[in-house]
Amino acid sequence: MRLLIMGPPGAGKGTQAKLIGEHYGIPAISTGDIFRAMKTADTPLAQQVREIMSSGGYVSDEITNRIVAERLAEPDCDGGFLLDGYPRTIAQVETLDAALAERGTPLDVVLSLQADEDEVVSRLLKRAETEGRADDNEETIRVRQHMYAEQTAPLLEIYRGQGLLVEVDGLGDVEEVSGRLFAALDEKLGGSTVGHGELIEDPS
Ligand code: B4P
Repeated sequence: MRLLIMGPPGAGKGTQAKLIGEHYGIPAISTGDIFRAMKTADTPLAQQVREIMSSGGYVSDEITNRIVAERLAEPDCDGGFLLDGYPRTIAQVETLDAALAERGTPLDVVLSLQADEDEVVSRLLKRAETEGRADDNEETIRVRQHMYAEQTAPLLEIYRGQGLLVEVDGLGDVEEVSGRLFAALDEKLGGSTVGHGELIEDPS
């Protein structure tokens, strides 16, 4: 099964991606996590990633696309994957589409997790208190929301046009939201993944 999960910063993508990945036995790949792991190194690239992330901007498409392509080429992605936080720009959508088309392994579903701005900002400010992430301060959170609205939200229409988009309400506690996501996946995929050798079967 090949899935994307999209949504504004703080919508709960990372939280839900782990649960979905575990449930279906596929790797949940977060570009945010990859960049956070990279930025501690003492290299010019790490320095660049550090600066971009702490400002709330996006890492360049060139770097991001290369890193994702390398990750998707790893053997644990052969049976499927869930991408969390990628693609975030039109150029990333085009690169991913081309790579998957070349392999003959198209996406099955794009999940869009919805939450209004007040809720996501309050979640991120709460995380700032508990985890101290450098990009969880009010100014950077505003930039991240703006980047999402301007560059990433329009991508949902592309996936809607391809018939892949499933929109799910991200408000409520973590279990409530994951219940909605699994129900939406069951409804969308019921039987449709037969042929990819996947886990969900048509109950009829
Ligand atoms: P990400 O790591 O993807 O950060 P994010 O968008 O803020 O989402 P995150 O996963 O952290 O939030 P979540 O909703 O899970 O990206 C960070 C940065 O990396 C970007 O700003 C950019 O610079 C760079 N980057 C990443 N991908 C890129 C790409 N493709 N191209 C270019 N640059 C890229 O969780 C938020 C909080 O809410 C958590 O504390 C969680 O515990 C809490 N929460 C979750 N569900 C909840 C619920 N139901 N109720 C209450 N709280 C909840």
